[in-house]
Amino acid sequence: MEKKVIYSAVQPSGNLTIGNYLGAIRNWVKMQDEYDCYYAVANMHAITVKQDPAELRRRTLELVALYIACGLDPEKCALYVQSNVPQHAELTWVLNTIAYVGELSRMTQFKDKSQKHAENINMGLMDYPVLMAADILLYQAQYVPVGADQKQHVEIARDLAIRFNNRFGETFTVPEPLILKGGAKICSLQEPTKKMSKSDENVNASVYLTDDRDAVIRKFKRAVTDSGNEVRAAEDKPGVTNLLNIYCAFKGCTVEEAEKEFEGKGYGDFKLAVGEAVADVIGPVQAEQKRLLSDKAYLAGVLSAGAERAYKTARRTLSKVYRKVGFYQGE
Ligand code: AQP
Repeated sequence: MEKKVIYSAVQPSGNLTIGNYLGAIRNWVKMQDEYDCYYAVANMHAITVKQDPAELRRRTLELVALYIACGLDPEKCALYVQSNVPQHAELTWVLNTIAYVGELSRMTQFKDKSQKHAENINMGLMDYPVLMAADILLYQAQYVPVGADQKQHVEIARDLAIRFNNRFGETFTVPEPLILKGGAKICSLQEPTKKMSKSDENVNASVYLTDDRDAVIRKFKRAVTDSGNEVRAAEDKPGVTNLLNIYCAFKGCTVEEAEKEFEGKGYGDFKLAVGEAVADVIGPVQAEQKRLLSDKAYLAGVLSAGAERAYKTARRTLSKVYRKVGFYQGE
């Protein structure tokens, strides 16, 4: 039986956080045996906000090394850089003609980023979900493993697939978001009702995958908790609930088990344990990433093989799309 297809990506737009790891990459690793997986470095998405070109290039390679260090196997899945497969841009153009300005301007991320980057509200920022739809639909992906913040964008991809299929005949698989419990929304350590974000100006709010052990433990020590002293998940305890989610995701235990473990202990002991649990996992990932980055030829080989694999599938879909919309492709 043919394997079902998975597509996902992360932008090389800053230092990745444990939110990116728990919401996305960690879940990708679990899926690589069972599914036909395409995992990209979304550099075309990244330039929707200003990037330093040299830094973007460096972060692109760092992100691929991180993917592999986290456990993605380039033999099993296609690891590639989005801009190396031209069909992403080409399909975006076609999908743009069936995407409505109204629906795109209502997207939460567009509204948030327009506020955050008021000096640079460019067309690409608004078109971000259409490019993301093209990413997914090119591979006929059934599932898109993402954090909860990306659910709205996967829904637009579904809408565009259905709209295109209705207008031009069956062409695209209609994808579904795959939002796994536990790490779906990791929140800021300083404002625990807000998503932990790569671009938070307060460096104590986010734990980066590049943070060393001391920094990780220090950040958790400073994490905002709630009144009281009980380690218990509750709606009125967003700080402790977030820390419990992080602890459980890194330790592989349930919230009930963790609550029991910290019964009678104070926030200080608990925060230290969370920091240690995170540092124990990300330490070896950092060491492996560093080792991989010292072998640029290996990484270049992985990316060229990944792009070739992605290109073959993407070309097939795009050719079908061009036929359906009536683009002349030769006799
Ligand atoms: N806090 C989070 N909790 C769970 N999942 C998260 N993701 C991001 N933050 C969390 C998931 O990580 C994947 C890749 O994200 P991205 O690179 O597309 O975007 P981003 O990390 O949200 O970063 P941006 O767009 O640069 O903006 P900032 O950092 O300013 O918000 C996605 O699957 C996402 O759900």
